Amino acid sequence: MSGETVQEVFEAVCRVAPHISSGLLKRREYVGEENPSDEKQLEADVWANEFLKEEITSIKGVGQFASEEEKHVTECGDGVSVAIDPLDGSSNIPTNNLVGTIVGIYDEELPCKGRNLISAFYVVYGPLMTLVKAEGGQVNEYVIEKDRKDQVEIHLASEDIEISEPGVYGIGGNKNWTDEMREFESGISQELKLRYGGALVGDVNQVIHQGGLFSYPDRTDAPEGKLRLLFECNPIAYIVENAGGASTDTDRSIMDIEAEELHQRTPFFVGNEELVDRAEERF
Ligand code: AFP
Repeated sequence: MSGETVQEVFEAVCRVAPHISSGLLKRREYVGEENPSDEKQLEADVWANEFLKEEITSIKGVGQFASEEEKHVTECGDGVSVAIDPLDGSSNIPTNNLVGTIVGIYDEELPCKGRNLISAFYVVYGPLMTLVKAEGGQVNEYVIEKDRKDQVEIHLASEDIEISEPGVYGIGGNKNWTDEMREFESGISQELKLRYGGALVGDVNQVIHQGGLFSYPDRTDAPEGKLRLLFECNPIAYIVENAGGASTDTDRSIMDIEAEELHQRTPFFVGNEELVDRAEERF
């Protein structure tokens, strides 16, 4: 039963994604409000959230809906819990750099651990619109397109994706890194090519395809880092682990962190197991 719901959520997001992408053009201004994490909201953040919320909460097997853009969980029936980051990396919108959408589907009431995920996926609004989905131990990539009659088509592009050998890295928050982080990065930079775009979906997508490490660690001014456990870290860690990689907050897999608050943050490392292990040993 929950498998059908996962499929319906996946199809709903694929249906909406091209509209979100084309709607960004007119919604690049800040609205003067902040989200529950005290970040400035763009009109696009608010709009994409409403759009996705309407689609997802109308699916019969969805019991709870939560969003990075909303303070509280919305109860909408009996069934799985869906947590979304409607526009990840939205501060890239005014400059037309990469953004995405992240979705985690949990079989437990929110907030809960990443181990309760039954599926997770992210959309990359890049030169191609792609969606990378993990479910049942398998990671697949789809291309989302519109045909000439504006009908949305979903094409399976790659099946059973495994993280590649280490090639690239990206680490956020550099202005406020600890001294240990500076040392760690200096070692990594000798081995891997730096690629940092400021949108988790893009930075992790390249790590899955080219191997390596992504991190947004604790900062001297933010001991828990920046990224949100339920909306960003859990779904991404689930996808990377299902692709044969690993994740950590420096003590444990991201998926084993106890979730106490909906908008809780955590230091975050994902990528090839050997690199994630190295971070765990170092910090
Ligand atoms: P925005 O949605 O505010 O652009 O934040 C994006 C994000 O949560 C995540 O997608 C990035 O990995 C990270 O923040 C980038 O943060 P920096 O701007 O500090 O590099």
